[in-house]
Amino acid sequence: MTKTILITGATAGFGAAMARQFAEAGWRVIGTGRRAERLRAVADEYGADRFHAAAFDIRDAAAMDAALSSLPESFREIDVLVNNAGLAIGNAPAPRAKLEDWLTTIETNVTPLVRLTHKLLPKLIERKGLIVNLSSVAATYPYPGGNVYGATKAFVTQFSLGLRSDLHGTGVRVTSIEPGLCETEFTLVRTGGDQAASDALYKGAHPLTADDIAGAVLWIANLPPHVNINRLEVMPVSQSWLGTQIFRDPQE
Ligand code: NDP
Ligand code: 8X3
Repeated sequence: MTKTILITGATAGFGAAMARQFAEAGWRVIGTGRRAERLRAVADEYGADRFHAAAFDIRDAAAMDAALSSLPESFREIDVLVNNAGLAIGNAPAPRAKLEDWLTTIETNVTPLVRLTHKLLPKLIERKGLIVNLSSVAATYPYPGGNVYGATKAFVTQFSLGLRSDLHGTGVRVTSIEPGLCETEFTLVRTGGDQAASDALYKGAHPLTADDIAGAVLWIANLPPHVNINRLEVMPVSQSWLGTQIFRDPQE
């Protein structure tokens, strides 16, 4: 039987790679994001019966409602929800960070994820579905400038674990995916469009690719129904931990 997956943030990076991998694997895919033309291109490629484009700003509750209530009949039986849309803005340490950037990060990474999950839970319970949430290694390992972004991802991880607990006995599976360095548009967005900074970050690092993460999600979605991956932390081989920092008082 053909299954249906809803992927937020399907216009770029992980979400776009997931949309393609699931469509190619024969799933019905609902892809969201603000850039409608990118969603349309995927729909043109795979056909309207395989890919449904739902273009809206994830922070806009009314637009989310409208997109869900106007799903074509054949896309309504959602089996898998991937809460992927998200961003970081800037990497300034807290004393120099802009409050506006912090609030946008929280309003993008946290509230819509909770809202969409709450809306789709009855359907996911009915269908013994799967929820995959995109957290990050930043949820576990703090780094200078990670501040609010890392905190939003810690929320995503903990919410995922809490959902697992609350969904005990329902058959619904929940996974928190926690990737490290992966080359997508993430750094372009984080730096306000600085392609050179993005290229410099990934140069020579052999970062993860969006297809690596999409492949992991496809694997999880195809596991037998009694298997739950609680958390999946994935880094490129080139990335590991440096340790803590120590400030020494120059007066002593
Ligand atoms: P990209 O910037 O490549 O893609 C982000 C996606 O999120 C886009 O499709 C974008 O769509 C969507 N999005 C962002 N803001 C909004 C909004 N307001 N409304 C609707 N959609 C929105 O980043 P990644 O693919 O790398 O990131 C995907 C997820 O993975 C994020 O949650 C990120 O935090 C997480 N992650 C990324 C890592 C990395 O190193 N790349 C590592 C760990 C986690 P559009 O702009 O068209 O609206
Ligand atoms: C993105 C990975 O290390 O830039 O979540 O925070 S990192």
